[in-house]
Amino acid sequence: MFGKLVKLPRLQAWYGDDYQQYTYSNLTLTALPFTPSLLSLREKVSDFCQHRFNSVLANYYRDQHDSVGWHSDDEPELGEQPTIASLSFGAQRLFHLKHKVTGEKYKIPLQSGSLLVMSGPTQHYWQHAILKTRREQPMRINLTFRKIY
Ligand SMILES: O=C(O)CCC(=O)C(=O)O
Ligand SMILES: [Mn+2]
Repeated sequence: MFGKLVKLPRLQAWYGDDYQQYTYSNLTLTALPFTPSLLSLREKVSDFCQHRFNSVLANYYRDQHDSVGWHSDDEPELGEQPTIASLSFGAQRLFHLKHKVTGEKYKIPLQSGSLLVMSGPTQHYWQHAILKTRREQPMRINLTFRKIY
């Protein structure tokens, strides 16, 4: 960030078919191969969404201090109007949404086992974030299935 190395406030891993590269928040990640469990989850999520995903970004939030800041998943390699399927496990955290023009805001509690699907112009008009909380939280894993072109 601004030419300085700053630790991400969460742990992250990137999995994909082939050795795809993905640039996210100025970080270039090279894909690890899908594990059998991730392949099985991908199949279920793909069937549900009727969409083919070729990669997954895994985020591990160790506790309430871990977070992801306001952003849109609008990198060029995701293409126009990407469908992103977000599967959560562990602690329930709030998914914050904010409209880029009107400032309209929503908070969606993401329970363990929930699937949130973002599609169409969502990334164009909205930003999202998982913010730090004061309330103690155990760990949470989030998997976002994506299609990289
Ligand atoms: O953890 C979440 O629910 C969201 C993660 C996210 O927005 C991302 O990895 O791009
Ligand atoms: Mn995101």
